Amino acid sequence: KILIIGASGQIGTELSLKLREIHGNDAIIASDIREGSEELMASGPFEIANAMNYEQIAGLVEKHQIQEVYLMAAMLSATGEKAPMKAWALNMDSLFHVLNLAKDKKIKKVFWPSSIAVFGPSTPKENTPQTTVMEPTTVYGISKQTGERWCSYYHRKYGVDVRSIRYPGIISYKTLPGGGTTDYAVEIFHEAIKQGEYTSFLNASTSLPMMFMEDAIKATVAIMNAPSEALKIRSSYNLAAMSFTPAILAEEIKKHIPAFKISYDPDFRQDIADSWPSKIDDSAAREDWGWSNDFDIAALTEAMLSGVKTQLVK
Ligand code: VAH
Repeated sequence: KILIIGASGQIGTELSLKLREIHGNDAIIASDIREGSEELMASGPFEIANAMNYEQIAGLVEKHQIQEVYLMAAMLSATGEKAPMKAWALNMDSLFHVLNLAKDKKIKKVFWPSSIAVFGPSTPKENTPQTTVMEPTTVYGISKQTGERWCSYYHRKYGVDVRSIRYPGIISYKTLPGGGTTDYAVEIFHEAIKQGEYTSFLNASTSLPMMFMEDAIKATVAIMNAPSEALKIRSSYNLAAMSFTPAILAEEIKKHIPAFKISYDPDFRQDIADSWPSKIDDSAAREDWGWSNDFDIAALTEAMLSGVKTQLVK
């Protein structure tokens, strides 16, 4: 069986639903510190558990005979800056619990998400290489960079089969944004439909790597299904689909909602966004385990506008 920790979160929710489609509802144990969306709660077994509590996580692994764990719980970049020690504790304690369960052979396989937040101002911003200088300026980025080092260590030293992806900004409509810097690209669709206008907290020309949720889930399933020997990288793989600025996204939305208006009022998240790359080189993921994205900005915009509308009528 498979345990999803952080199942109520932005990626966790859709990952749980997708894995239930693939393996059957009862094969997936969703868990989080709080209940998730109606759709998630109705889709199969759910356990309230604290990702920072080893006994609770080990208890779920034992109770449900778990073989694989997807650790999706974390405090993201913007929220993490408001509570640095809490973000560090949640992001790191949860990772050590899962890596140690694997080291002790209590589980066979681990997925752990990293992020483009591992890169910092000194990282090349165009076609950011798989291996490069990384001086992250956020607690979240530091925790992801350190987490990658630990994943690589546990794989090399104890043979732990842990797999990881550096997610770009993920855009989806099934959950509300979760404290990220890229969340303007989620909020904008809700506001475009509800208000016909949106004030972006990043400036017009901030280009960031982005991906539609369906592609992020496809990549997660693909790396976990890849043969172990194909995975040459056991820290975390760069992953990309598209890059755009708030101004470019607004133009795409105007193709569907001509009267849509965007304005700009950058806040503290502008500094975080300025420290990240604008375009990522993900050739290693494409070569090692056949990654390719399906959604570009046009397909993303169509999917988000129709998705948000269906959520509103629920
Ligand atoms: C965030 N959405 O903004 C997350 C992600 C690369 C962005 O890590 O913090």
